[in-house]
Amino acid sequence: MEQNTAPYREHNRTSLTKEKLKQGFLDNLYFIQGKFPTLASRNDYYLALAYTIRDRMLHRWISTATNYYESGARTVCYLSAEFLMGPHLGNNLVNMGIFGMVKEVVEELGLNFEELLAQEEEPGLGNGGLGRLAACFIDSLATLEIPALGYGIRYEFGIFEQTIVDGWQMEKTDKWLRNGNPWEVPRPEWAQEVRLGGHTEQYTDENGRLRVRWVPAKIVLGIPYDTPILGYRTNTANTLRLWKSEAPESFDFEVFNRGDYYGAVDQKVTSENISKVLYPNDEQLSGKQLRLEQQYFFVSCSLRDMLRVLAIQNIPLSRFHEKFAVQLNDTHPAIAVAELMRLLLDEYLVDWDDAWEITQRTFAYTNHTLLPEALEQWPLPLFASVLPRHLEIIFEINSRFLDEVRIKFLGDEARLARLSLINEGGERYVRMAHLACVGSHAINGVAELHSELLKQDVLKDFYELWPEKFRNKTNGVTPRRWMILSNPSLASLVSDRIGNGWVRDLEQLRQLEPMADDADFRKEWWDVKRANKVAFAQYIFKRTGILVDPESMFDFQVKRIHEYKRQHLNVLHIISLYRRLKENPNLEVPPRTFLFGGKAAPGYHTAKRMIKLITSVGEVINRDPDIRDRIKVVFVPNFNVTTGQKIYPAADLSEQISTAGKEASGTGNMKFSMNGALTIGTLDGANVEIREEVGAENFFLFGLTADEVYALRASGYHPYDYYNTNPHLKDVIDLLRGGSFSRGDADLFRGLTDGLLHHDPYLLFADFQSYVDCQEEVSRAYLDRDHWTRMSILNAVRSGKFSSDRSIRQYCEDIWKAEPVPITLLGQNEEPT
Ligand code: C3B
Repeated sequence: MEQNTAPYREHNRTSLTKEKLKQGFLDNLYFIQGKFPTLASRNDYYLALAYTIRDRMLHRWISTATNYYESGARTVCYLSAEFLMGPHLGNNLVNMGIFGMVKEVVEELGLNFEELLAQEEEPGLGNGGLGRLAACFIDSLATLEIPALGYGIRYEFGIFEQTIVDGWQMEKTDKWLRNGNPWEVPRPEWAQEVRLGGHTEQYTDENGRLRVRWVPAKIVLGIPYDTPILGYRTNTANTLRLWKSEAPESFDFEVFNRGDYYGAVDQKVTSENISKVLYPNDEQLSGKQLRLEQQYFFVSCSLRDMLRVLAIQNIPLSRFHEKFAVQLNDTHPAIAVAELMRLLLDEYLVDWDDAWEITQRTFAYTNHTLLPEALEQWPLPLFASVLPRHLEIIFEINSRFLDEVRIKFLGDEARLARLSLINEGGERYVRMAHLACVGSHAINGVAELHSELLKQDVLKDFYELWPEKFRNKTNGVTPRRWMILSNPSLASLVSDRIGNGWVRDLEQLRQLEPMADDADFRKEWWDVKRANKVAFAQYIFKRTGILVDPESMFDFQVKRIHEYKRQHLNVLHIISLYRRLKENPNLEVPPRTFLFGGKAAPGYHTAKRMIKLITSVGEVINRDPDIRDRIKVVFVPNFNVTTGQKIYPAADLSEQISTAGKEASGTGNMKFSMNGALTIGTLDGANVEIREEVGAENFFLFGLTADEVYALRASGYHPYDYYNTNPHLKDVIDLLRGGSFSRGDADLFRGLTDGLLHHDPYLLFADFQSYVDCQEEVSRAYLDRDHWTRMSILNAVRSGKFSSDRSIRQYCEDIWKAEPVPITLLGQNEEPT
């Protein structure tokens, strides 16, 4: 059917004039919410506004889909178990370039714009850095006009909401969908069937060939829910496609459960369980059957969806890898390697060699961690019970792979065992990272140091086998959300001086370097920071009842709570400073507010105790009259994208203090630096590159290097010796052990202190003195406001490298071979009616 699309352009629902926006808003309140202003709630208004904006995105979305369909261009498919998107409304307004106008429209209607923005529940479908990276990447893909789809899971419950009760973390389920989600469109017509469990059988096909059939124990349906992802000031609107699991009614109700109504309902419940909840573990494997089912579920749906697109575009199957570049975001989707093989072999009857070539040319794998406990492995019996056919295929991949290794490394049996897809030491496991490496044509780390350490350590044997597969793609973050939306005053200060080309080309910020020497500019810069701090101080007071002084240095450590990230090292310094201030009230240090934020995995008891440590130390210090507010310690509850947007702009100092060699990259470090915070950090992850960019003189460096960490461990590390020989460290630990921060309860932190004294796997004691000395340097630097502001400006304007646009350009050139497809809006050549 031919359709004239011109009428949609000036329609109430699409036009961008203020009058039409107002009319559209009131129409949506009436026709979608079924409300009129006297009865409407804040949520009704938010939804009406969201629908009004979505209406204006649809033309781009539909035009983009049509353009892609016609161009047949190569499409990037980003497979990720997590997408930590954050609220959509503000970001969509920024990317469409209508933030200011819509604010005016809302205010002219007598409503509070900020309140409506705050009404949106953030889709917290991720744990931390890995999920947020996926969100930044799909923003950049759309901005760079690259045909791309994000594929993941539409969890009904995202990352839990954290509250602090008596200083401890409590978890509440995240009911983000309870008030409706205006941004998504369900596409039940593109549902996919996913099989699970059962067994396999051999049969002979009509040509007399032996084939395998998988007889599953159950089938679940995957329903895609699509969300448009706008590029910044482009016509591109790409798609985030998240799968929800449902029971296929005909299957359960008629065939298998005839007469057993309750049993059938039970089936329905278990089917829906698959996409029910995000596992809240960050860098720790859980080994649960449901998690493997989640991974397979979304991967299978996504690959079948690609095959559907291939068919409607009439592209032969042999060109699958030319049409799609599929990125595996960590090992969570690594089962895709076996699933694409299975689809090609069993369902499309492709030969092994051809199927394997297509598979390897399709996939690329990003590794995000060096922590051994985060490398996914599945026990063989569990794997076999969920994915019996995939296990057979993995054995076959492995046997062919090991043959290749044998030829290259004759007689090296130990190497074969190390490389095998199956871990045979004791209980047998499938090693997902190995599956990802073998099935991909490219393997990358997420910062230069991390990529080097992968080659030297975690993936050394693969590097020796296939050095050409390895590369680095340093992470980045989107300046749209993390500067324009979060820090509008800083963004407009910058744009006033250099225009707004920097938003798409962040290196342009360097044009501002000379301004660091301009006293007027420095004053404006300081005032922006100061205003952001005042706003954040009000926020803290509302959330925690703690009053903090915006004149004090705002020193932040926000990230997941983890021993390797060393929030407790930060606490050791706070205690040592507190002690010195008590002893010498005339100590010349600037007032400081130490702020922490981050969630602990609910089952990670040490991390939960680290939160209790922070809040307990805060309780004592914040109340101590001797300190007279010179230091404050605050735990900001429920750190997420929304609170992050308030935090980064208000920060003076960014704590990036992981043990060298442990943090793959970090991305919060980049957000802080972009917003003018100085970093105190180790030579770990992307800190190394941040320091290179901003200049060593504008970065507070401390601690052992990764090489020194290895050497120290190898020579035998004895934390107790540091305690014995460093009286400051001893005092700090003794205060903790004596119950000074636990109302006399000497047991509360005994596990933590004993762990440090006798094991200290993350080398806090080895880095303690260097950290404390470096913090003194920070304090001295802050006393010189001019100098500090100069450094702050240079940090921000030299952070161009850390735009996710740069990361995505490199992935496109080097791994995906994907080109931009600029979008022509439908009806652009037609006359508006
Ligand atoms: C994180 C790493 O811990 C960060 O260093 C890194 O910046 C991000 O990924 C993005 O690359 N990570 C995570 O959040 N969850 C994991 N399971 C593994 C790594």
